[in-house]
Amino acid sequence: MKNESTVLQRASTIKTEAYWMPFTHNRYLKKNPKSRILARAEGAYYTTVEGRRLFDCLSGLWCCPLGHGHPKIAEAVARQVRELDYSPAFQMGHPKIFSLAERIVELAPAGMGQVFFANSGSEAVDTALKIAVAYHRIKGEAARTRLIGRERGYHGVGLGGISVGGIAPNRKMFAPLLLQGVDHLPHTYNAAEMAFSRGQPKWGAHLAGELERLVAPHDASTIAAVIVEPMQGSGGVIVPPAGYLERLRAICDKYGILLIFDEVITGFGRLGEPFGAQRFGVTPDMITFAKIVTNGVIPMGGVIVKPAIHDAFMTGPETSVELFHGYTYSGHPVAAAAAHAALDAIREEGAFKRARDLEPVLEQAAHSLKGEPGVSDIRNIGLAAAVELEPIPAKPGLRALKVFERGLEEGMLFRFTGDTIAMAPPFISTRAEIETMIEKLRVAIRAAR
Ligand code: PXG
Repeated sequence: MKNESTVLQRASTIKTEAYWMPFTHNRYLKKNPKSRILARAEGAYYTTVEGRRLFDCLSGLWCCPLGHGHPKIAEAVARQVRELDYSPAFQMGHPKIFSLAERIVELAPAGMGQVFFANSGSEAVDTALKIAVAYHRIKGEAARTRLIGRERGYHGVGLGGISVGGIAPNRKMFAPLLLQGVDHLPHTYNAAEMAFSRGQPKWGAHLAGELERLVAPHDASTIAAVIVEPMQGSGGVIVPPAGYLERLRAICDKYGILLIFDEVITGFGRLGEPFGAQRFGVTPDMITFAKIVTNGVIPMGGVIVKPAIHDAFMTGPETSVELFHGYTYSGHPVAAAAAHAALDAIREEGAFKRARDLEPVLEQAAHSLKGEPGVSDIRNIGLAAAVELEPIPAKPGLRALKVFERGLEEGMLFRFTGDTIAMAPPFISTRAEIETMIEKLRVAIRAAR
């Protein structure tokens, strides 16, 4: 194919110097970049510039579960660019963003009312934190400024997000920029109590009680919000212990603290329900989302809030701006069109049910890796799983890197961080593809010693 050879030819001349890659070992990758450069994607597969096909084991970065090159999303985006390519976000609107907000509220757990749009998970998180603090101030509780996150939490890379986040390398270089007045709940992972759990571990609900201990020395009247991922994704698929989120909710209610669920990964079906909130039966006061809302095709993020939060801002003169916050691209029409098409596809293709139906397939297959060399834990929920590997002595991260590289040779694009391999296959995967993914992981794990 002419097309194919042009792509491959271009690959041989790619100059890598100028692009500083995010969250990447730039020097190592650039020594041998070709196996890492993707030329095209279709359905559940990428093709590298070398022509190698790779199964998309993490749905992009958790964002493309409906498959790549979805014809209806592609068509909607193309049409929107011609019809209305941009609309000023401030003081103006366009039809698709109003209807999208309505659709998102309908999908959200009962009791949510409005959506504020951003362009990424990081922006969504910083937006939610700002809304929380401003809300209390408007309500006459200006002392409620403290924020509580959780160890191992990932809330993006904005200054608010890394402050409430709990992943040390993402924070330590930037210490002077971190917000003041932030505490962290303990994470809920305990290998001795829960290694090789399927779904929610039974141990650990009591850890939510630590919130009381964080509140006590400061007094509840100083705490604005608690933010947690219902399932910690980047932290390594850490599944909430049964009863844990319920207890967090109860403590927040007791003290008038807002509960924010960061659903950037869990939103729009990863756990087989529209949101983690529904999967776990716990309704927060705000939900942040991004990623799957557009199937990753166009950046979009946002915050869903309860009407009581929104309404608190709707005071003062009608001609004044109520919230001094927003982005040039908040509610971008092309993103809105992509989101509508993605939500249509989710409905038409029964995507949430597919994720639910595939959950036991992934669970069964993933846990069959127990006993393979160096496998210290396997965790799963919804269409997400993680395999934790024992680090090679004195070389943390090397074992997972070897698994990743062998995975590429085996036609699998795995995601590794530290010594954890995370998987979140597309909802459109077949049972056989998920089983093959795990068998290839077995091969890679056996080879990575
Ligand atoms: N909150 C959560 C819970 C996330 O998982 C963000 C916020 C930030 O989103 P943006 O769009 O600003 O990146 C995220 C992002 C991984 C991985 O491999 C996870 C994310 C991003 C990239 C890789 O686990 N999550």
